[in-house]
Amino acid sequence: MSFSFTDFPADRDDLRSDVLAGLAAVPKAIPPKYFYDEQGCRLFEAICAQPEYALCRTERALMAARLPAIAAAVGPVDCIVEPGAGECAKVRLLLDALRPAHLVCLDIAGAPLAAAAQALSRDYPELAVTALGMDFIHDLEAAAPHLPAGRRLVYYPGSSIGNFPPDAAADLLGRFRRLAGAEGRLLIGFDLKKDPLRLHAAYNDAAGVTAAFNLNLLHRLNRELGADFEPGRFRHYAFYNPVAGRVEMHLVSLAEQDVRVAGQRFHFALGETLHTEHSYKFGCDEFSALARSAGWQLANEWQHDGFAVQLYGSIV
Ligand code: AVJ
Repeated sequence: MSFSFTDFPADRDDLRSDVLAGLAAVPKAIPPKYFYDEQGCRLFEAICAQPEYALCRTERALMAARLPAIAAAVGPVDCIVEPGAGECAKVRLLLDALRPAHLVCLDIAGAPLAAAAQALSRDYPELAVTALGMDFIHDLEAAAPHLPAGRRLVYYPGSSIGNFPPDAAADLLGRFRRLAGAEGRLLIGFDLKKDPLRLHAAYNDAAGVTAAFNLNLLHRLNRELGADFEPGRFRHYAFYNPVAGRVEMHLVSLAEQDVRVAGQRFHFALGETLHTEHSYKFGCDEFSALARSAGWQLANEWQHDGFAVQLYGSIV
């Protein structure tokens, strides 16, 4: 059994500067990667258990049902790289089917990642597990020295790619391609465009878990930056925008108010938004065109109940 964890704590400083810049912008906005402190990770897992939010369940069902075909299409790999691995739960199916020698998992939430990757490494005694606590959006290239030689598969499930506007998504996919190398492959899951009322419900669950997830961002800023947000004075507001093809999540100020964050004062007008997330939805052809612009050639695709998984190789 081999397990290693490397933390990249320099990323911590980004929270303060990103939040201060985001609160000074018009409209105010905070990058969605900051949802995922320990409480945010727990709330995201709880979202995945809500009846309205089928995304995680649908992807799991698709991967389980099509695993033999997916594994055959991927072919032999020496190393799986998973950015945003979280609980390292999804990759287990692929480990079983592909039996690579190495797994390199990356996540901005370093402590939960280390725990999950170590538990995984106990269950896969033959596997060399490398966990990197890093903000890969910022720091992906720093993972390169930790990758073994050989054929690499970048695994990016869960439709996290939908958090990026198209330009940034293409940029990230291009960086995945450079990390994977010429022989590299990409297996990526994304949520498809569908009935807007289904999308609306998925981000407005009746139990209020998505609202709690969104508002946890304010609690986090209070905890970590000594901010004085009153979360009760902000409304979780999420809707599908069919023109832009994305779900938008906002925290809308219910009052005119001032908030102090890291010693600076920010004014919110009544009804002013703090934008917290875009979650883009795609058509299969739309997505493969985006990936192609980043140098990825579509090899295969699988779909189930409004969700898609696509396999790519490098354009030669
Ligand atoms: C983890 C980015 C795929 O955008 O649907 C869930 C995060 N936000 N509910 C998504 C999320 C609100 C999720 N991703």
